[in-house]
Amino acid sequence: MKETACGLDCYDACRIIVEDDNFKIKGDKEHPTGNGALCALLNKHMFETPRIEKPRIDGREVSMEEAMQAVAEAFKTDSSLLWRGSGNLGVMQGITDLFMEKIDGTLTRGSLCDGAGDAGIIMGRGINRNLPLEQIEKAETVVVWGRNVTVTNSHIMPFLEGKHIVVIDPVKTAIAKKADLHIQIQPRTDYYVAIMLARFIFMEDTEDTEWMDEFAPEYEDFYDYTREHRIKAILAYIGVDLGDMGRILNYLRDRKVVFLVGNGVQKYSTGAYTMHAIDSLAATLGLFGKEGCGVSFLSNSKLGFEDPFEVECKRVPKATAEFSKFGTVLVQGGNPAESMPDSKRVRKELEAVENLIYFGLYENETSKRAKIVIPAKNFFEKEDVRLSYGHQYVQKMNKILDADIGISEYDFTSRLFDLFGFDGLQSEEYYLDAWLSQCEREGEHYISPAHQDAPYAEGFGEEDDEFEFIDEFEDDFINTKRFRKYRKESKNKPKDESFWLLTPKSSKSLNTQFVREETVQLPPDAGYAEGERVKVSSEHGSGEFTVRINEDLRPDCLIITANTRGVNYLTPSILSDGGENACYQEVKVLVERV
Ligand SMILES: Nc1nc2c(c(=O)[nH]1)N[C@H]1C(S)=C(S)[C@@H](COP(=O)(O)OP(=O)(O)OC[C@H]3O[C@@H](n4cnc5c(=O)[nH]c(N)nc54)[C@H](O)[C@@H]3O)O[C@H]1N2
Ligand SMILES: Nc1nc2c(c(=O)[nH]1)N[C@H]1C(S)=C(S)[C@@H](COP(=O)(O)OP(=O)(O)OC[C@H]3O[C@@H](n4cnc5c(=O)[nH]c(N)nc54)[C@H](O)[C@@H]3O)O[C@H]1N2
Ligand code: SF4
Ligand SMILES: [Mo]
Repeated sequence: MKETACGLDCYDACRIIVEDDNFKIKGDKEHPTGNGALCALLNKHMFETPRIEKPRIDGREVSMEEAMQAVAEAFKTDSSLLWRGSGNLGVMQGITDLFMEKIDGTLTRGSLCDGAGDAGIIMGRGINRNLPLEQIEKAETVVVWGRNVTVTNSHIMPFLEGKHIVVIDPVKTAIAKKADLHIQIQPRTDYYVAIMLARFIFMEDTEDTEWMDEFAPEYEDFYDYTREHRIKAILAYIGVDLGDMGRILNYLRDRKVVFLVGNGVQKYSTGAYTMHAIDSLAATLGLFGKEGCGVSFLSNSKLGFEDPFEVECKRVPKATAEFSKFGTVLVQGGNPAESMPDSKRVRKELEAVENLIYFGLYENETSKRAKIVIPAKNFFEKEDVRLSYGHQYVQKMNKILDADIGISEYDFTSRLFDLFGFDGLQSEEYYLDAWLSQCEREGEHYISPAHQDAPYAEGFGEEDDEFEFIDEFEDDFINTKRFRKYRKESKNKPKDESFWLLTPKSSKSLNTQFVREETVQLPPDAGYAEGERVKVSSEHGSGEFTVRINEDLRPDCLIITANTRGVNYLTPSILSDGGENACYQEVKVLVERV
């Protein structure tokens, strides 16, 4: 029997047990975060997806030697960019940065994923710590806020058992159907939800002054700030009434409360403000550093580690990278032609790159455009270390299978060092150990060096500082001239017939890996029939999709999941106000028959 950990980009980072002889895999029941089950992505879809087996140059299959020679040749250009996706979350993905530093290449900054939320957390708490599952288990109320837990984070479900569940989500998700209370808000209004709840808590004197006096003393200013917001107009904008607010407060008042915040609240230019407002609400209730309380988001898994792959390089924003400015672009573990916003722009940019190198497992929209294609090894076929943004456990990922195809990130880097005659690269074991040796031990488990049982119990930031409340919010999306002009030009549509684009994850794919979709989910009263083909368009582009009717949607929302071909033709090339994050849902779309 051998063990490893799942490398897919997911909150759970499951421990995997492999029965040797027949490669039968199962989840590790004994692991503190697992329940013995693995999800269908691993049990089924990953192994049903055909791999790239041979390296290619200009469509011609070549040996790995020849392909790596061509990669080295391509990196002799003056300007090169490494754009790394999140296809595998093992730390060894980072090793290619060491080569980029040697050639004075460019890396990326910001994120397609959680950058806005992370920036909002830093604004209030100084650092983004993980809230342990063991603390979530002790809560009385769990507010599931823009996280589709049954799909994206299924191993958290046992930790939610027996709790009061409140869901804040524009969609009646599976967890919303089981919840004590579901508030089906208009998308992109979470900032206001948080500010209104905080205002009411101050009004009824149920704020935690004792805790705030010590850890968040500027709370009077925050109360004043919440009072600058007009109640009636804002509740109408969110799509709730005073009764809804009262019902939420009943579950928050004098209880141990956890907010499980997901990516949904921060796929907007205002995402950082929103997260900061949610944290400020939590501070008003005194939810930090106490048993059974806290705010959980995607935490900074590298916090507390000295990163052996840390380098000084120029960087460009990941979500709006201008690929055509570089002679050579290496795409590693990602599919920007499909996963980045604004596919029309991105594809044109990628096609203008002289040497586009794709290093990955599967054919996709990016590999099709690449001059050089290098097959990777999957996470069962190489050594690695898995950190997690959803819990504190660090795991050694052991090589389970010998594969003839592909090359590991370590070997890829090592060959480039050899071909360029660079020195300074340590052994693979050295780097694996550099990560593992920094961990704490808890019995047989490795624990992140930043782990705290009750995070922020001593204070915030590096030096036990105070919590900083939100005191500003800027938002001009609805009033942008461009958007108004676009609406005006949408002829024959006198009233607002546009929909919010919701683009959450699918249970059959991991972003664009595995099963792909071609549907748009519409509310029943939108006037379309199941199976009909429609064109969905925005000011950025359009695409054709097959209609599926979804009764769990508000009348002003539609869903196109993240694994749907063409979804990002609809999304904008803009960055969030904090965190340089992609803003996939900062867009309204129109639907018409084709
Ligand atoms: N519309 C919309 N777009 C989105 C999102 C959304 O919700 N909606 N979500 C965004 C988010 S949160 C994220 S994180 C991004 C993800 O977007 P990307 O980071 O681009 O990830 P994927 O599209 O899943 O592509 C991963 C690729 O990595 C390769 N790969 C897998 N394992 C390995 C390995 O071990 N080594 C190497 N070299 N390659 C490997 C596979 O070939 C796979 O095709 O997408 C973003 N895009
Ligand atoms: N099966 C599967 N699991 C995955 C992934 C996958 O592709 N497939 N991807 C992984 C990755 S990269 C990530 S980043 C995580 C993300 O996992 P989640 O944090 O769960 O993010 P999403 O799937 O985008 O779901 C967001 C939820 O927010 C809701 N939502 C949308 N807009 C709003 C809004 O304005 N306000 C509020 N309150 N809610 C809103 C959506 O309806 C949805 O229920 O999942 C990881 N796990
Ligand atoms: S994708 Fe997530 S839930 Fe599925 S096996 Fe991997 S870590 Fe576990
Ligand atoms: Mo993500």
